[in-house]
Amino acid sequence: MHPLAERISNQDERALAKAISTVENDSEEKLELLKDIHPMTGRAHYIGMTGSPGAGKSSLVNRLITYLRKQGLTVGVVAVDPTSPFSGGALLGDRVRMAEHFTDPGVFIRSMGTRGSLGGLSRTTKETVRLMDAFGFDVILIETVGVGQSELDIMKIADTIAVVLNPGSGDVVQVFKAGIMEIADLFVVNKADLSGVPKLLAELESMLDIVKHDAPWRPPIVKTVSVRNEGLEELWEKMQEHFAYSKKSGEREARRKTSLEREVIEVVHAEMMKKLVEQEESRDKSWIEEVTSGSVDPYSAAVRLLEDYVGRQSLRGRGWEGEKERSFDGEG
Ligand SMILES: Nc1nc2c(ncn2[C@@H]2O[C@H](COP(=O)(O)OP(=O)(O)O)[C@@H](O)[C@H]2O)c(=O)[nH]1
Ligand SMILES: [Mg+2]
Repeated sequence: MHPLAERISNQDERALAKAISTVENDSEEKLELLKDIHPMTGRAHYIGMTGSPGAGKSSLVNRLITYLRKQGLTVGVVAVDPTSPFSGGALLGDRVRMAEHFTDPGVFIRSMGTRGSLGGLSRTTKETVRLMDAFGFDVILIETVGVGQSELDIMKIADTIAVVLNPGSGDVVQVFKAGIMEIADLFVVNKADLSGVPKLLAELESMLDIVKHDAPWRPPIVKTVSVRNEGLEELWEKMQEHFAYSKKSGEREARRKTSLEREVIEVVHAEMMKKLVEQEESRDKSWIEEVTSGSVDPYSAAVRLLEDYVGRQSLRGRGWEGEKERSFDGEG
């Protein structure tokens, strides 16, 4: 077993931190490590928290951590937000409030900055979640800004997806347009101390009537004022209700299946890409001269390189050397 996997199984937080760095740096040993921790995963409740910047996701995460710790639960947090106080981007006051958790061994917070980009932000985040799961946290909170394909993609690893909205923000239309309505399991109307709450609730309900009219789970709406610590109990209650529903209905299993399927494909794509780049680096670069001099057009050159690569991969050791030769010489 990979030494870090062994140490993670013994709840060694430094090993977890190192393992996350391994994943972030896209190190050679990463697949070995992930393979070894895989059997230890599958127990935690993954909760995604998404919403516009400033909606109050970090404040809610912070309050939720405190709330869950009081229930005796351990919490892992992955913040995918460059402006998150977890990554030092927000107001000093927020960071100070958050700081209390850094010394608590039952809480582990990691922010995915641009550091997550070596192996791709989405993949790195998901792998970090798996590592935290293997470590044994009861709940894993994933904070993302609800825009963009990679955020949507990250969210899909979650058992429960909470979408955070604010009154008076016009969020509902955005959420609807971005396709987030479909994947939401729960809506949080945060900043419920501000005006416009009844209007937002009415808009949400009518959108839900359309989008979720025949869905087996109608996402509940919870009002919170995170700065006053209001609504946290109900929020957690609804999250647990959804988790229970999700397990009972088979929804969780279905999502896990889809998610794992996607992760396998992502690994294949990423590893193939790496091989391709390696091969590209050691390749004869005469095609560059051919393309720049105009003796070969860029598209024929690309097809030739592609044939060369695909040929080498799939035909290796199958006695199809002639086929390979032909694509090397290229007719194009
Ligand atoms: N009035 C009010 N302000 C809030 C509430 N929750 C968060 N905020 C403020 O909204 C701002 C953005 O919060 P933050 O948690 O960083 O949002 P994030 O970008 O979604 O993570 C901060 O200044 C918070 O103090 C709330 O319930 N009511
Ligand atoms: Mg934030």
